[in-house]
Amino acid sequence: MIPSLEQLLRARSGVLTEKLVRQPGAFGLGQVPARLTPDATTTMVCGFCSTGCGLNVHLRDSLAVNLSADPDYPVNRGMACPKGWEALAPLDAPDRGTKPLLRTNGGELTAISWERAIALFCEKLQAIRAAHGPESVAFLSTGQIPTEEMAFLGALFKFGMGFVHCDSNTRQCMATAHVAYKESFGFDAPPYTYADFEESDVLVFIGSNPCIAHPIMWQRVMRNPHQPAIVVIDPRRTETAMAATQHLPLRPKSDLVLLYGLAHLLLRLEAVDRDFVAAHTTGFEAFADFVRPFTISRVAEETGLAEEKLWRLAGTIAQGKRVSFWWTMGVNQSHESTRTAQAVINLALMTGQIGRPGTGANSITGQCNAMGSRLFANATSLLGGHDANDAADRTKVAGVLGIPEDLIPRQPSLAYDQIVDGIESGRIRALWVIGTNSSHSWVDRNRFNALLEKLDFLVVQDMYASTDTAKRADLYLPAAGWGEKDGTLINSERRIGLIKKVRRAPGEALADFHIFRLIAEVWGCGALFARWTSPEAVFHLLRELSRGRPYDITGISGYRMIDEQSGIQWPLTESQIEAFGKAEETGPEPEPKPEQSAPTIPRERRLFADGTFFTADGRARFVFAEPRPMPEKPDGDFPFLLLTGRGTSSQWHTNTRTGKSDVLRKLYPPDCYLEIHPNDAARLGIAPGATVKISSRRASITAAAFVTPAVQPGQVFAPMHYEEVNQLTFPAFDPHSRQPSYKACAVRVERG
Ligand SMILES: Nc1nc2c(c(=O)[nH]1)N[C@H]1C(S)=C(S)[C@@H](COP(=O)(O)OP(=O)(O)OC[C@H]3O[C@@H](n4cnc5c(=O)[nH]c(N)nc54)[C@H](O)[C@@H]3O)O[C@H]1N2
Ligand SMILES: Nc1nc2c(c(=O)[nH]1)N[C@H]1C(S)=C(S)[C@@H](COP(=O)(O)OP(=O)(O)OC[C@H]3O[C@@H](n4cnc5c(=O)[nH]c(N)nc54)[C@H](O)[C@@H]3O)O[C@H]1N2
Ligand code: SF4
Ligand SMILES: [Mo]
Repeated sequence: MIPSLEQLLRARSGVLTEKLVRQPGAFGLGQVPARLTPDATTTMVCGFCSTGCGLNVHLRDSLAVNLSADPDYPVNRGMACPKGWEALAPLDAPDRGTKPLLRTNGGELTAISWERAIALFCEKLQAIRAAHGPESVAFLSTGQIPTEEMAFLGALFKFGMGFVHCDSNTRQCMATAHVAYKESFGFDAPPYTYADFEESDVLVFIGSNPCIAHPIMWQRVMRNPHQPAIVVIDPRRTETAMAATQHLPLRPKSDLVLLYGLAHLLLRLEAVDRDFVAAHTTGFEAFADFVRPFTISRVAEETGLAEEKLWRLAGTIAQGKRVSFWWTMGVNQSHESTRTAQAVINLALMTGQIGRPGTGANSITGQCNAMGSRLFANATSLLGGHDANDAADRTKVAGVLGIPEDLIPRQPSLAYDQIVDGIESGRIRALWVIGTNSSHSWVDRNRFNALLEKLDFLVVQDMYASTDTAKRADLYLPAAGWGEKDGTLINSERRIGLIKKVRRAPGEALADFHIFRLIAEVWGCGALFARWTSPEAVFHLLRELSRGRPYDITGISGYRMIDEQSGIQWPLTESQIEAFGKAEETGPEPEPKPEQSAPTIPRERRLFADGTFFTADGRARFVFAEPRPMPEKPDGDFPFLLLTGRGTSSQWHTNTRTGKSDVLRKLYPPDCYLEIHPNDAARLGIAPGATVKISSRRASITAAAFVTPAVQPGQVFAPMHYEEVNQLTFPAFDPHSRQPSYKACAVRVERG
């Protein structure tokens, strides 16, 4: 029997309805913040990709009516991609969730009040906890909500509700870069700034298609005045590869061999920066020994690349003055992704191409706040990049948050795939999914969806009640989205940007922040979060947590400063602020903006200028391992290798948002398609546009054939935006980052 809210309130702190749900501004109908001038323009960052473009939002009566790209924002300088221009459209979609929904006995989702929804949420999860212990409930969350919300969620779930296991879609995306940097540099620290795109004379993109996935970063490359060599290492001839000066269409998943082979050639060309290596790294001699057997003939054989192409690339890197290496999902999503990312890092270290303009081993992030999630999700590491098993870290976090230290669990969280396995074994009984559409995006999704049936309770918190995952929920909680709430996002170059409430969320949809506040109160742990009153209040707590850490942001006084500075890159310590202030008094600095109140902070800053890394001895590490064969190779039954990834710059992931814009819908094919090489198509009798059946060991789907030499013979490519695609993918994981290898599985292709 579920207690009424009144009963719950009497039993607990008794503040829920009046203080929170009925609070002005809680629901969509409330006020937008008074600090926005009613008919003016305000700036905020885009909520799709990690580029973090600045958008000018034009207001009427304090509400957004239109937007344009901000010419003054240091990231995009007046440019935006189609998703950015259309960012308001998904907010008006008719399938927005407006009320909590509960699955009734008849199986229908029926509208209920927030009071009932939150009471039920707490009641159910407390009952499961009581019966099965703190390991029985897990959440899966996202890199697409503000840092303050992520931190609240992670803190509430672990410290307040007393659970252990949680992860997010950044596992599918950035886990590899996180682990690779941590081991190599001592902290998860992408070193670059976007100015490096313009300052390099050699740019090497590995498993990265910025023309489609990061179009505004690509615009920055196009502004490079040094006529740079642009190298693209991708099995497909992508739009980016077409624009490159060198394209290396390597055999999929042969990156590790290629990168070790390049290191071998760079040694032979004596292109090693011996001074840098001696002063700032450890492990180089062992690495040099290790790459000796990666001879050019072996590498050519295993990667399928001609020897001249390999020599040419090694020569280009050796001669480059400012060489930058950029990697994305072609590297991060592999069965040996962490070592591959570190092989990229090793090239930058051995050539001393780091810490100077136009250099770096640079992981490009995916979602708008994947960087925030890496620091503040409180999942794998303790809140704020701390270690739950380090006594000093525990004391610090407990002290800053004002919570008893013993509330911090020492047990590490299971990773996403282990949570999924936990559902199968019965260890996980309830799942709370926030801001991710796992039923579409998780690898081998049919298995995932079958396992959801086993759960005692599935809660989905999303902007839309219509997502693949929300449709399966027992309880659906309607969330406000980007544009309907305040907070900060961290982009790929470590820039903290602001998002603002410029729209009312529809119906009774609430900001995730607000939903977490309600849960804390009804769960009975509201007192722990007494200071977590607003996103900005939480920002100040996080700022305090950052003190002394590599991402120290104690120099940021608050949201206003972020606004005035057009975003601020971490770190920004209090002492840096003093130093910048003095520099301003005494010497030349970048052009000051007349209205700025704080000292002028250089707008583009990179890490490691002094060659000091975040390891205990300040030296970067060479980390390497023998390459391993790909787990599911094509064979007689399944002769093709299926690659997956982004299809167009107008589609965002599972298309819950981009599918709601009339403009964007015109810019991409409505139905799933498969890129296939003309020779293969001819051999199989497949005409352009014909329906093809694609089968893997897990499922069969159909798609339209897109006959194109952009893919190599024997390989096919399908965009992840269509729900069919992850029915086929093979669940292999990198052992260090536990990131799924989405981009390689064996399939058969037939006329449909
Ligand atoms: N329009 C749009 N933009 C987006 C997104 C979106 O959904 N839509 N998503 C955002 C997110 S979250 C992310 S993570 C990024 C992803 O950005 P990217 O990683 O650039 O995009 P993908 O298409 O997933 O993969 C990049 C390339 O990896 C190649 N690849 C496949 N296998 C291999 C291999 O074995 N080796 C190498 N070297 N390359 C390989 C593919 O052919 C593909 O061209 O994009 C972000 N930007
Ligand atoms: N085959 C294949 N699969 C892939 C990939 C691939 O390359 N190939 N790439 C992987 C990668 S890199 C990623 S990042 C994932 C992405 O996979 P998902 O995270 O599942 O994709 P999205 O469509 O972005 O899902 C985000 C969800 O959050 C909701 N949402 C948006 N804003 C808010 C908010 O403020 N609050 C709440 N509560 N909800 C909100 C949206 O409506 C949407 O349902 O896909 C992965 N899957
Ligand atoms: S490039 Fe990314 S951040 Fe910029 S407008 Fe497009 S989606 Fe938004
Ligand atoms: Mo991603």
